[in-house]
Parts: sequence; structure tokens; C-alpha cells
Amino acid sequence: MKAISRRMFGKTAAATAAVAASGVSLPGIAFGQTEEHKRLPLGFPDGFKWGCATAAYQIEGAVKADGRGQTNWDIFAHTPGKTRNGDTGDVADDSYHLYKEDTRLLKDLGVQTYRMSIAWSRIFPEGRGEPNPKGLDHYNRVIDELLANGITPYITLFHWDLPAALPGGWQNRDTSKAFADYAAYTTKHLGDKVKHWMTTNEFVCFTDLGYRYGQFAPGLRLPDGPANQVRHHGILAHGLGVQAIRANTSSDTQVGLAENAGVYVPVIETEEHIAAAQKATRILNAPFLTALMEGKYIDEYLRHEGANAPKVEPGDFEAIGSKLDFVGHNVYAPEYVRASDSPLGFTVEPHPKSYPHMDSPWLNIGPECIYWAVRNVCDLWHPEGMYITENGASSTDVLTPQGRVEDIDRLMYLRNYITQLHRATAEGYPVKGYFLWSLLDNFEWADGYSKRFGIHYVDYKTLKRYPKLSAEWYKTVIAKNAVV
Ligand code: GBH
Repeated sequence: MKAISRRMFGKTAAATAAVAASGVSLPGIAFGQTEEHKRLPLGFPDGFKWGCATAAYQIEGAVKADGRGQTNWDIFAHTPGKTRNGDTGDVADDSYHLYKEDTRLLKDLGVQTYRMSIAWSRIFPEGRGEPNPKGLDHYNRVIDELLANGITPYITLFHWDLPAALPGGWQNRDTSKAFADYAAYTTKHLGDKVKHWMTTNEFVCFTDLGYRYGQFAPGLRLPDGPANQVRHHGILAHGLGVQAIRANTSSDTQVGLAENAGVYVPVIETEEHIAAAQKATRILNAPFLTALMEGKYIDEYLRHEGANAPKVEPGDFEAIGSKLDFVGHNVYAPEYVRASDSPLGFTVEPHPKSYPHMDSPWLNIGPECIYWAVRNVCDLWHPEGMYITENGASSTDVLTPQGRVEDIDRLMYLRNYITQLHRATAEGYPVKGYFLWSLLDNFEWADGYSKRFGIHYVDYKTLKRYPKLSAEWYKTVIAKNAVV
């Protein structure tokens, strides 16, 4: 067989022989030494965790089931003109009822882990006060099903679906305290089964996009001062949440978050540009990740905001700067940075119009940003561990009559990003796992169902799930613990 295929691929074989004859060798590769052409293996460390990620409002549907309270996103999505085609999460993938089927999809992929979120308003329909036991029952069933299938749940407590009954939403400091109470209650009751918790998902999305730019719920356009205060309440919720989880769980519990810090890639990998990218990472993420990692707002941010800087109360930064067991980083698109003589010493280059992107116009393709996401954060702040809590891509998937989706563009995206993640693990950065966004096509927020991020296609008429080519590929990656 081997000999036949060598002959069939005569050109490759000849090229290999030419290299061998010339005496050129690459580290780890000895051309011509054995019959089998040796490849550079892109293997991940033993015990590396592969997973998929989802979020409650994007997949669950069943918005009125079992006493769930209304959320900001229910209201926003039902407001004309706010989401594409007026789409809502009312039904979504109906994963609330189809969770066993979704667990089977996970099992079939062979993932070790699954990142999901809990809908706050299923546990506390009013955001605080009386808990709803049926909410907890539901998540107990979901978690039991995962555990029975050998899949470890990693749970996000807040992925943007805020109970609508909380007055003022994130404009109100009390919401941060309500979050901590919800986190305390939920982790106390589920903490014997779930050992990995993330407080919040992507500060900038539920603060700035919701309250400053109006693109996400609740759709407000506040001026800088109040909008900066909303940001502060977001990170305060995280901090109080970490304290609450620690106080209510055993010492084998791992606490982190899922953050989409801006990822700054040096335009050229030379010392000056690398330093510029690191500086940009620290300064441009000042309201969020930098504040958590350093337990303060850095001077550059305070100077920049001046009179609009957030009001901070005593004790806030003690909570916000709480030590984490891991930093989860959602990674999608790069920003390119070079050293310059600007006042801050760096310049973020705008993307040329020809820059390639996936189906979502914002999803610029830059595989190396996953490497720099890890490297910048680790070199700046040396966290105990990191996870890629999301990475994935939208494609114009078409289901063929044979029930197949040949999403070679998503596959290209994933293969290249994961190859760059391999570089980070090979260099010894403490990345412990990777969660692919997403297990399923789902409600893509303001884009509704018009953008598909799943490695399983969902026919929204029948709710039937179909594995795409990328699912078959990911299954192979997981089985080999290597890029294929
Ligand atoms: C993540 O957000 C979310 O955690 C997840 O829920 C989501 O489904 C997934 O990624 C895919 O989007 O339209 O130009 O104003 C990623 C960060 C922030 C990217 C909002 C898109 C809107 C850009 N997202 N952003 S634009």
C-alpha cells in the first residue's frame, strides 16, 4: 500500500528524496531514514482539555418554562428593530428540552469538557429574593447528564441574560451585589458536582455594547461618566462573585472568568513591536482585565477618563483584584500594533479594507492572535492557568440534500488558530484547555439566527442537528490530541 501511494504521489516522493540527498534536515525530521515520511507533530500536552462552549439565552429557548423570570434580552429581542429579522431567543435550539441530545453530540465528539452558562433568572426569577427550585432542578439534570457521560461541566454564571426585575440593571451598584448572592446560592448548591466556575462573560459586551453603544440589551446610549460606572459595576460583580464562590465552595474549586480582552499582535515579531503589543494589551484593557489583574485602575486610564472616571468605593478593588485560579480568554480577531513615537509609544493599525474576515464582518481572520492572547496575558500578569474559553467562526453554511455541511472555511479558520495555540503550549505557557464556540448554531445576539457559529448545523424549522465537516475534524483533533 505504502509503495503504491508513494508512486502515486511521485512528485512528493521525489521532492523528499531531493531534500534527503542534499543533506538538509529539520529538527525532529530525518528525511529518508525510514519508509514512513516523518511529520512534525502538532501535539498538545497530556491532559489538555478539549471542549465546546454555549450560553443559556443562545441555546435554551423555553423562556417561560418552570418559572424562568424575564431578562433584558427577552425585552430587547422583542423590541422592533433591535435584532436581525426580529429574531428572539424564545425557542432558539430548545436545548432546555433537548439537552440529552446535545450531550450525545458532545459525547460523540469526545470532548472532555463543556462550557455552558446558567440563566440567572431561572434560579432567581426576580434577580434576587426568592429562589425558584425548578431552575436548580433543571441544571441538576443537565449536569448529571454530562457527568454520566464523562464530560466535565465548566459553568459561566452570567452570559448577558440579566433578570429584568433588577432596577436599573448594571447602572445600579446593587446589581453587583445581587450577582454575588446569586453566585453564592448557585455554587453552594451545585458545587459538589461542578468544580470550575466562571463569573461573567465579556465585560465590554454587557457594559459598553449594552449601555454606551446601544447595540446589545438594554440598548442604551449613556454618556461617558455613567457608562464608565456601568463598567465598574460589571467588574465589581465579578469580584464580589469570586469572593462569594470561594466562601461557599470547597478548596478544590477553580474560579475564573471568560473575558474578551483586546488581542494585540506585534506587526513584526521583533523586540520593539512585541513590547508595543504588550503595552497596548495592558493600557487598552485597563477598564477590565488589567483592573482585575492589577487590583486597580492604572493611571493611563484614570488620566484618559478624567472627571468621567468611575467612582470606586472602599473595598471594591479588594474584591475585583481577587486572585483567580485561571483566566479564560475568548479569542476571535486580532488587532495589529507597532511601536511608534505616539504619546503611549504604540499605534494600533486599522485593518485595510481587503483584510479577510469570516461571515460576520467583524470576524477578521488572524490565527496568530490566539498565541498572542496567551502570551501577552501570561507575560504581563503570570496567571496560574489559562483557558481559551471561546474560539470559533461564522460561515455561510449550506445544508445539502444529503444532510452535509462542508464548512471548509470554518475548518481552515479553526485549524490555523489551533496551530497557533499549539505554539503557545509548546513554549510552555500554562494553557489548560480550549473551548470551541460553538457546539451548535444558535441565537447570535443582535445578528439573530443569520450568523451560524456551530460545528453542528441546526435546522430551525425542525430543530434537528447535523454534524458539519468541522465537527468530524474536531473529533479527530480531540482523539489525537493534536492538530490534524
Ligand atoms: C462572543 O462574543 C460571545 O461570548 C458569544 O456569546 C458569541 O456568540 C460569540 O462570541 C460569537 O460572536 O457588530 O461590529 O458591532 C464575541 C465578541 C462582541 C463580537 C460584539 C461581535 C459586535 C461587533 N463580540 N461584536 S459589531
